[in-house]
Amino acid sequence: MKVIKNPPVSEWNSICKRATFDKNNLTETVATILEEVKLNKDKALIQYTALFDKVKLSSLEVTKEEISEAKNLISKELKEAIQLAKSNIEIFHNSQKEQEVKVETTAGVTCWRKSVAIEKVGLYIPGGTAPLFSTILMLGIPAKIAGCKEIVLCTPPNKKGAINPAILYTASLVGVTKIFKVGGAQAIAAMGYGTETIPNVYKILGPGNQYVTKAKELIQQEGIAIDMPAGPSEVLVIADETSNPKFVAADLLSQAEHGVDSQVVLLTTNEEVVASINVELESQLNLLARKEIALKALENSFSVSLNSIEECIQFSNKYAPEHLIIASEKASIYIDKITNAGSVFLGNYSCESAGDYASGTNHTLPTNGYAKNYSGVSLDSFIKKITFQEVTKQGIQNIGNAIELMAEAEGLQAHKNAVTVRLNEINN
Ligand code: HSO
Ligand code: ZN
Repeated sequence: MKVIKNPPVSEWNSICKRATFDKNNLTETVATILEEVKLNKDKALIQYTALFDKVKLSSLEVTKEEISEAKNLISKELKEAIQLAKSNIEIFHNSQKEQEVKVETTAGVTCWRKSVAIEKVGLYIPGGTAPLFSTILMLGIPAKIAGCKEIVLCTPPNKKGAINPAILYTASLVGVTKIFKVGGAQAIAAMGYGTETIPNVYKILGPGNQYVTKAKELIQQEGIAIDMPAGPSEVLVIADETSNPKFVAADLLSQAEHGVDSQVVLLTTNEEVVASINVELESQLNLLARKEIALKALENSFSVSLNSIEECIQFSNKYAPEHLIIASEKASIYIDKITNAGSVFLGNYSCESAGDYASGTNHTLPTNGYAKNYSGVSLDSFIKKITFQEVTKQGIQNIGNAIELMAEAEGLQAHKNAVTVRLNEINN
């Protein structure tokens, strides 16, 4: 990890900039895939799966038999662990339901807002080196609580045309309606446009590589909602003299092992702490199965020493990390100073892994500085809010004149008339 000592505030913005890994022609390549799937539907999906996933599928949908087989391949212990995580995620996301409040803004004018589920949603679960079945909990549980009627899931098959049993097990556990063996940009296209077998959806959520992310960005321009723009995952840890170097190193590595492009950042006020964390990083790194990946990620990473925890928080607010860990016994006193972060972990025992799997919070979070203006996935991601109003005779008498005056001032006579005809009738 690169070490930066007391950088002046004028340099913070450039230190906080994420590296870009955009491939040439990414947009063109993805746009072609979208077009192909739009035109040739299932046929295009089968062809792309043969090309990218190296398997010739005869059908795209996962069968009931495949799901029940998967159930037998999961150990009792893992099933119990998934159940514990599911229960906590349910409790937390259930608590996000909003009470419907009716307000009378003026006598006779009542307004309220009702949450209604997005009817059809599509979840994308990447393949790759780690089967992220925990992401199915994070997306499927709030979708179900919201009341989404159709929950479609796409994930790429392996070379044998199979899907990881933990993915199938978790998907069926949370009540995903249909699972398809399709990955990459072609999966996003399929859920966006619909094909003979894959239903189109109104919103697509879930992580993915550059192709998936670009496909989501392009499909959004065609009226399909997405969860958020995504980039490589990241963690920022603030450590002081009360933090435990062994814990901090483990947390940094837990994020670094995600991918070579992951970024981990360490902010501290104490040079000795950095030295001990570095010793720990080295020894823990050597024991990791994904050592090579974590090592590469650490090469894109850095530590910054600053003068105070307050200054660390200010820096973190500029960086806007996906995950912020305040590894300090005094963590809770800084809560109100945090303005930009996806999810925050307070104190020495709140590891990011807790939020990644089982504490109850969602792990689908804004990366790449988007924590400045986006929230992570929550119950809200699966609903839209419809406003209602009921204006009585008394109500229109109370606000009608104001509407007439405003409409006239905007030069919109028909708007004014909609009120005038009513007032005239009431007055006759
Ligand atoms: N840390 C990831 C989520 C995850 N971790 C899934 C383990 N499994 C989001 O940045
Ligand atoms: Zn993780």
